[in-house]
Amino acid sequence: DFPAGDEGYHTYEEMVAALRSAASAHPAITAVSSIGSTYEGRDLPVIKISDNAAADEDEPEVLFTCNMHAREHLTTEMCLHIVDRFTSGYGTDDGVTANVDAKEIWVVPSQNPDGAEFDISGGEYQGWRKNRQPGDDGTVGTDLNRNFSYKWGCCGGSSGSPSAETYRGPSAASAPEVRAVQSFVDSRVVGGVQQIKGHIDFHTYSELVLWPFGFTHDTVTEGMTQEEYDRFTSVGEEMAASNGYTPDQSSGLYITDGDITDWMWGQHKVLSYCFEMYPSGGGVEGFYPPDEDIAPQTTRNDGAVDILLSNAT
Ligand code: 0X9
Ligand code: CA
Ligand code: CA
Ligand code: CA
Ligand code: ZN
Repeated sequence: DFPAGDEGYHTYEEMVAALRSAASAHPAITAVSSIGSTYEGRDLPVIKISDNAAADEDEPEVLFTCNMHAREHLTTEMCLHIVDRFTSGYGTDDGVTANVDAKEIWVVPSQNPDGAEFDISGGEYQGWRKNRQPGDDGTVGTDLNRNFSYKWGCCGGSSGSPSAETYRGPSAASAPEVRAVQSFVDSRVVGGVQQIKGHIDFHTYSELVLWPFGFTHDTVTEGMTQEEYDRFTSVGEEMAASNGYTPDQSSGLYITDGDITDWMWGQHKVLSYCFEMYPSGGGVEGFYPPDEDIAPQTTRNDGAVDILLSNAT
């Protein structure tokens, strides 16, 4: 469990219960399903929020993913806040209602529940980042954000050593959690057209809005035209203006290879951003803001989420 005083954060079980309760309170606009299972066998739930949620309608789809890194618990709360806002606000908040009617919103609150549960084991924070899959030297964990299948391991932006914090895994998509996310997104290609038009993967921390590519410092390169880069920049800057984060190409932070946003764009041409949430700086404590920060720091991104939705067409 979370340490005393931080009970406002959701454990895995509480996250699953929160999705179920949002769904049972708003059955017409929600559908809960699964994108797969983790290394330890936990289910990876996804909630779809849209009018006529049971039907696959011809509406732009948007994906929000959270908690890829175990200790980044504030992001799980970000996804649950999105679920709460777009379900309880339906029919009362005009902007929410318009988005739920016009789009199909998919939310995966935890991509790494094995890691997240390990991180709070014993009621103390463990500082854990990766999943819980052993490597071939017996040390535990693949960095899911280095394990995606686009330019995996290409460019010095990950480690080949299983004990490293940025271990890329023995092969692309070797982590079951990454396979689940990739197969889900692959499955949204309908009639040869990717239905997901926009995506945010929430991380902590540093207060940044980041866009692809991460594997290169080049702006324009194979898979990214000047026009496409300019669109990433303008939507990214608009979102950053709304939440006070700093906008940048992700390689401006540092080079990564095999991260989710490079795959989302490189493989599927989805307008995909990585947000680094609150706080702006700090050491390991930066991953563990008190639960009193959850409401203000998740609400802070309402405008950015709406901008992403309005650009997902
Ligand atoms: O390193 C990561 O995976 C992300 N930062 S975190 O502190 N949450 O681990 C950043 C990924 C964004 N991509 C690049 N910076 N290239
Ligand atoms: Ca508290
Ligand atoms: Ca619909
Ligand atoms: Ca659809
Ligand atoms: Zn992260």
